[in-house]
Amino acid sequence: MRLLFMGPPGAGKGTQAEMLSGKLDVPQISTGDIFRTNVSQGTELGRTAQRYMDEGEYVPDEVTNEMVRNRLAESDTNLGFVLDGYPRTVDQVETLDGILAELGQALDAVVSLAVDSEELIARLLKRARTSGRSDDTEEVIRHRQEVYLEQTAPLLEIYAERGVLVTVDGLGEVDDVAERILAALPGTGQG
Ligand code: B4P
Repeated sequence: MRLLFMGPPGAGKGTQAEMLSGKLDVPQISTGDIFRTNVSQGTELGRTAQRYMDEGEYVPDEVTNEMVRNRLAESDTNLGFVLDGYPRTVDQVETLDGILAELGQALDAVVSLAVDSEELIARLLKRARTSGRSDDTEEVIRHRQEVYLEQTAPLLEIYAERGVLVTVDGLGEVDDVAERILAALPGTGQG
């Protein structure tokens, strides 16, 4: 199963992608997590990414695309993956199309988590109290929502036209959202 998770910051992508990757026994690939790991290890990639993440901006496509290309070339993705937070721009969609074509693979579904903006802000402000993430301040959280609406929300239309978009209500308990996702997915025995 090859899946993408899309949705605004705070929609629960990371939360649900982790759960689903465990259930499907395929790796979760979170571009945000890979950037944060690099930041904490002080790598060159981390230093580059931090400048953008701190401002709530996207890390440049060439950096992000190269990182995902390398990750998808690893053998643990042969049987599938859950990509969380990638692609986020039209350029990234095109790059992912190219990578998958080279590998002879195709996406089974793109899960879009729908959550209204007040709930998103509330969730991220709650996380801000414990996460220590430099992009979880109110000002940066609001900017991340704008960047999402401008650059990433239009991508949903691309995947809808391809017939792979599955939109799931992301409001409610984490386990209830997970049940909804499983019920909506093709080929999980419940979809
Ligand atoms: P991400 O790490 O993807 O951060 P995010 O969009 O805020 O989503 P996240 O996964 O953390 O939150 P989630 O919705 O799961 O990206 C961070 C930054 O990295 C970006 O701003 C950008 O700079 C950079 N980046 C990443 N990918 C990139 C790309 N492709 N191109 C360029 N730059 C990129 O959860 C949020 C909170 O809600 C959590 O605290 C969770 O516990 C809570 N929650 C989840 N489900 C809930 C529920 N049902 N009810 C209540 N709370 C819930």
